[in-house]
Amino acid sequence: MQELFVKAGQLIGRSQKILCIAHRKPDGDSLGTALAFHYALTAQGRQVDLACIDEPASTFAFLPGIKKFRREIEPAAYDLLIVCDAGASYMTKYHEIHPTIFDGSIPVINIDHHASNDNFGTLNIVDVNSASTTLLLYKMLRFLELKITPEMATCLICGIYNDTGALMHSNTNLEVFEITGRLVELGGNIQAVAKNLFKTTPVNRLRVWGRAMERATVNEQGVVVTVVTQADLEEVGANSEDLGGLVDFLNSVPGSKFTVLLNEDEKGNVKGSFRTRRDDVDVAELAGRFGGGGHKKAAGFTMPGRIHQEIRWKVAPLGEPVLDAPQGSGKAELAPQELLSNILQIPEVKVG
Ligand SMILES: [Mn+2]
Repeated sequence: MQELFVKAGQLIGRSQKILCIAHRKPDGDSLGTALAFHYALTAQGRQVDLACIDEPASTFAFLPGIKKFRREIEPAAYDLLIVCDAGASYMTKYHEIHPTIFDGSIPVINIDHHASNDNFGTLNIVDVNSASTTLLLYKMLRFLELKITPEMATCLICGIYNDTGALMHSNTNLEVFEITGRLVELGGNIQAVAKNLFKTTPVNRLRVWGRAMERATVNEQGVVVTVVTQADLEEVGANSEDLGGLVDFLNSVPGSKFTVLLNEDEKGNVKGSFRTRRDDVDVAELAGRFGGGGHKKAAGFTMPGRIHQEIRWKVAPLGEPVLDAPQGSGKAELAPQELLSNILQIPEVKVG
């Protein structure tokens, strides 16, 4: 890693105009990394801009500097691009607008911790054992002897809290606690991070979470499954971003193998989010079967489609009352277990 930090220092040393890019639908780790980089490099006399294809969610409005993120960019105006916490180059989505952005004509530092990372950078600072990308950046800042201000410390803690579920996921090792402690010592506002990331829930989010929880079932394989449809989101005035953190909350059923949240989004996609608490289950592999990826204990996929209600017919003996099958009222009686077993075996069916 130290060799990579040296090379990063050299690349930064040669650059004057730097663009830090967060991945699409940015989380606290991606934003925290980009913002801390921005402050560190600005202090080094560089001109640093921040970019993200999607507007950061209101959850992150407390982060210092968050308003500096811009969607529109002109890559050619920069002599260094730093891509933060993106598990693959397509995660920035900028290749759709600027197809040659990562062709190497502008140097790219790819700093990340996802196993799925395709090493798209000129320099790839990728450590899959790091609990967050901000932890990697912390080590790099220390190595390069760059000052960590209280604002930067808050941004770095934000990434740690985001990716360790407030120091509760199994990736929270001793080093994570030690570095978090040091960041608090440096003036990082851990209370603001905890409050905004984990203790702030608008009522529409509470209501959509309620629907998902009410529908949650455990199938015969010990898999916790639930579903949120676009109709649910519309009815409570929520959007798919309100589902962030829900699958982690659901992943708490004793004895369960793993947890799956399937949801429709505004763009006509079905998103699957997987979490497991077990060491012998690899949900990244599972998500990979649907073209997704992630970490061993937290992974997901996105595919175009809708979640369909499954209607089954049954024959009842004469004389017995037959209950009406639920009608298409928009409040579909979903069959999550069947849905899951179907998508796990035949991706084309049920979701599509
Ligand atoms: Mn991350």
